Amino acid sequence: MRYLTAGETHGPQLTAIIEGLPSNLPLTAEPINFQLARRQKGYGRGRRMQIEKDEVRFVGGVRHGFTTGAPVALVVENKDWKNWTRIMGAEPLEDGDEAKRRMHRPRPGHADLNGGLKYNQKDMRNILERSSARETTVRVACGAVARELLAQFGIKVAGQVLRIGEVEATRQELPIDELIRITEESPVRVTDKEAEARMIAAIDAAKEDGDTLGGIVECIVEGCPVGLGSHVQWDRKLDGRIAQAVVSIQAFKGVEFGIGFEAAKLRGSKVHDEIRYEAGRGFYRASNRAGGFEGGMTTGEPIVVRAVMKPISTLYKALQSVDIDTKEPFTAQVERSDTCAVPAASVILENVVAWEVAQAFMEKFGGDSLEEIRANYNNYLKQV
Ligand code: EPS
Repeated sequence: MRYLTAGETHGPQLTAIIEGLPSNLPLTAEPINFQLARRQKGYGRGRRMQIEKDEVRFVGGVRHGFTTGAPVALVVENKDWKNWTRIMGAEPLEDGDEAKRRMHRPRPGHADLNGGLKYNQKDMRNILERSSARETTVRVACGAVARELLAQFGIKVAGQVLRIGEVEATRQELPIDELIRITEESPVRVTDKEAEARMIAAIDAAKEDGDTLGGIVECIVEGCPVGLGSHVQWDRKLDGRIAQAVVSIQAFKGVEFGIGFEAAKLRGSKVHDEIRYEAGRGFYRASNRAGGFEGGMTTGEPIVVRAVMKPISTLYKALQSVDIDTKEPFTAQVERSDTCAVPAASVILENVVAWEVAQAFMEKFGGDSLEEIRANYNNYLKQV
């Protein structure tokens, strides 16, 4: 199973094509729109989110509420397009007409300069429009489709924010449904009310200063069978694939599983999870410091992935840059942006991880229809 996305942040729409979904999977816009709405929320977002109301439209592969096995094509319109049609239109410019809103003072931390040099663009808008995190809209839509497949097999996904700037939330071990319920009610997607208030104050303070804030987000996937991914080849290790997918999210800089980087400080006896067996339950681990993976394969314990998002690089109080026309020092161009998108990033993380798990699930259980996958899955459960 794979997907590709296309589209610019101020273009007419974002598009994705998903290849390899089985037939007979119940699929409607509702659960996808639910994930899209979650991604739009969160304290610290800028004005753009007041313009958009992201909704998916299936334009291939879905009929009467079920997938057909054909590629699923989906689009999400940019409502802001009506303000950008002349600037972002596909038609050639009239003679003597100049492209408006040309970007020529690259923002440090963005793709602007590297992309402009690499693609030989004098207008770095051609880079920023595509590198924008707006693209995560359709990545979330693809992840939301993947979640529908996972839900058929009782696999649940949750996310939470653990840090915004200097404010750290206390991490609580909660049943996954409770984690989902509590974070959903928080404007910064935390379970720790006291940290929530301090995070909101930190975002307000950064906004006041024309600055931005990053943070740490976590995703938990519960209900995976043992053995998704494989130890036999580097590119089949599911933790490795998740790491790649996570660091590919705009502004994400690092990833860890389970106790993660803490493992460097501890002795092996405090890192590895002892193996137990119980009739009826089968094999399980006494703890889950590994975060659900050993040998690139799921252990059957929850997957626990944490990731770090850097502060957004568009600063209202801009950093020093160089004008690419004159080569003179200049402050970077200011584009509209968010002060903090960490709560939204936790939703993106959930959906990106869900996609990788669903892809590994499809590789393991194969099948062209949901019924065929279910038979393979049930057979495998008997084996393990
Ligand atoms: C973004 C800049 C802002 C954000 C955008 C990501 O867009 P605009 O320049 O239109 O205000 O709002 O995020 C989204 C549009 C979104 O859907 O998350 C950027 O430069 O990455």
